[in-house]
Amino acid sequence: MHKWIMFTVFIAASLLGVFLLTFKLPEKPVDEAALMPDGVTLMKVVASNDFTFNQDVFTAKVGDKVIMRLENKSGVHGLKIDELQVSLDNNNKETELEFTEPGEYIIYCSIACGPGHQTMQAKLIVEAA
Ligand SMILES: [Cu+2]
Repeated sequence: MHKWIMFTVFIAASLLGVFLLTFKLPEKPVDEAALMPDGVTLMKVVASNDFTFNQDVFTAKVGDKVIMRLENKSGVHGLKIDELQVSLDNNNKETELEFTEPGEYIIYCSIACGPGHQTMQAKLIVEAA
């Protein structure tokens, strides 16, 4: 009787193994921040269909090197910061920035994405080091 239980468990485990190998193991979430070059931090801006970015305010310090990355979570949006010549969209998702002076900048959506487009904004504040 015991043998049958062992056998069943063994078969179940084997089937699970074959299943996982066939349909591949669930992908681990990638830690994007860990993939940044030394001294560079990731500033991820996530845009959504409710005409918002994931944060109202993004902050950095003078001297910071940052890769700004746009992620369109839903809908199609662009990201612009006029004074810093930043212009991101789905074809050009990231840019590297080095902040040399303090300032406050408006981050805004650059693609007409719907009725809330005009007010789809966030702020980037660069603080003195
Ligand atoms: Cu828009």
